[in-house]
Amino acid sequence: MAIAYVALGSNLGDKKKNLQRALMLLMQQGVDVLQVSGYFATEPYGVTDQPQFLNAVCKVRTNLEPVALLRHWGERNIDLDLLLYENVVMQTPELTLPHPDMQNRDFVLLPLLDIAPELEHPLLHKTVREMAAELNK
Ligand code: PH2
Ligand code: MG
Repeated sequence: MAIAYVALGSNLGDKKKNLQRALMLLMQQGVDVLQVSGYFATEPYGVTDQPQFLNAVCKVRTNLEPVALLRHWGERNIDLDLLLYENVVMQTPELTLPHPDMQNRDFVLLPLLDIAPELEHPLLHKTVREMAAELNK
């Protein structure tokens, strides 16, 4: 079994319900959801001309390989991003691990700070706490 961290985000409709539904679907598909962060209302990152997001992250345990885990949630009206999968470092057209932009995203790091402040980025060798502190520099 492997431990992974997944980011969830929604900015359409009933955002809270969408996040809860995504967590339910993960559980129903045999992914153990071990921990869920608080839900954070965040300003849109990247394309800023869109509604506020509701974001969260969860810690999961799974026997699916990274790409299989990713494919598992293919068609969905919510965005799920695989952030970290054990200390796997990989780069393929389909999946890059760790998530290549996670260290720059407040909407990922603030929820992660909730549940895994001492978790270390396998390439940057910085903890979530350190990455979050560097966000606004
Ligand atoms: N997701 C994006 C682009 N921008 N901004 C916030 N605040 N939260 C998101 O989840 C998000 C975003 C693309 O998936
Ligand atoms: Mg995303």
